[in-house]
Amino acid sequence: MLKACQRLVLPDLYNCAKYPVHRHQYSKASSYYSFKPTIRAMTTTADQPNILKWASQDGEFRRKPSSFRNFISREPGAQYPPEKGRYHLYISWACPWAHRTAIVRALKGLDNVIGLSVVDWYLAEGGWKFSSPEQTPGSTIDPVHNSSYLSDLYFRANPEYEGRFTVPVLWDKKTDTLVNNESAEIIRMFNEEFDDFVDPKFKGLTFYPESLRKEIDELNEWVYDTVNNGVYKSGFATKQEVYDSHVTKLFQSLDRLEHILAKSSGPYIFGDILTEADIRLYTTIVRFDPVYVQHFKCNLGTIRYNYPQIHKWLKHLYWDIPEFKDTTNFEHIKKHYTKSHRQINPLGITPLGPDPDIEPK
Ligand SMILES: N[C@@H](CCC(=O)N[C@@H](CS)C(=O)NCC(=O)O)C(=O)O
Repeated sequence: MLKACQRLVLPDLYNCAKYPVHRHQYSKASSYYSFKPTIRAMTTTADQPNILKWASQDGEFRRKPSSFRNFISREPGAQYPPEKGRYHLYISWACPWAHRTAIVRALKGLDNVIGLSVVDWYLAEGGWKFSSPEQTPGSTIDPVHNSSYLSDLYFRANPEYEGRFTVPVLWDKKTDTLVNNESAEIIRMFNEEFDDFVDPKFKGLTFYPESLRKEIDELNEWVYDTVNNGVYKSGFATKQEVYDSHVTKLFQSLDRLEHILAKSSGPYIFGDILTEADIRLYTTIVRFDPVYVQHFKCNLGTIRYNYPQIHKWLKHLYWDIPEFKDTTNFEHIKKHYTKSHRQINPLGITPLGPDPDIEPK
């Protein structure tokens, strides 16, 4: 049994020049299907290459663009046409980006059309891993390839892959490859491309209506930068001024959202229509008080005590729409951040509060 510190050590994308990657350790030249990572035994310290090292030298966390950007499309002749049972979605209940895709899959009634696997909440040096529900409640194995790690799938799709091994992953079982790993695009595909396979009541249901596209795109842009990603840029900052700057922008954007919701006729951002803007914001806000306030030091305020309009909006989504509650797993969320990010929380102690994770209506 390997110790955690001896597991596969993956390239630090931000320090490739300083620590050249030994490609042969990750390639599967002979046969991937018997891929056995070469172990580079090393202890992981602050200045060693490490999958869990997030910030660059200047103290900034920079999210890398996703690499697999193909589309499932109903257009005739499309490379990836929609089909029932053909595609499989890999997520983490902990991850806000993956959570978006789980919500849209559920809201669009795609449960019987697109399979779902959930990685273990613990993200260690080997990346996301698969565990059985008996080992880790709420997790699943990989029914497609019985992979041990999510990285196995990335290398199966591209033996030369050099990016991070992120969730969500949308997999095509027919061509045995990774179609897309960008949540913003996956939710757009789920939104309409599978309408020929869903129950009639879900046909035409859209979270990106024509009439609101401009407003949704505009809001998504600053919410992505300062809120969805803003919590990570604050929490992963390794310099005081970098943290100060991102946490300030984050709370300015929360103030702006509070104002928008106060003016909305409700219950959603754009009045009575639930859009992807709500879904994309929800996955950050539902994690805010339980995790981001203390773990990412986003503590100029809390949603429950300082943002009444956002709080009301949040509670409506969680308590009144089962697809939001059913896809929100506070145990995976809290344990993942607090026990995986050892550079932030070296002893991995998970705070008990806030209690409750979300307040009753
Ligand atoms: N742009 C991606 C970001 C996904 C992402 O960063 N996922 C995180 C979890 S919250 C991940 O899997 N991180 C693992 C890693 O970077 O090693 C998306 O929105 O789909």
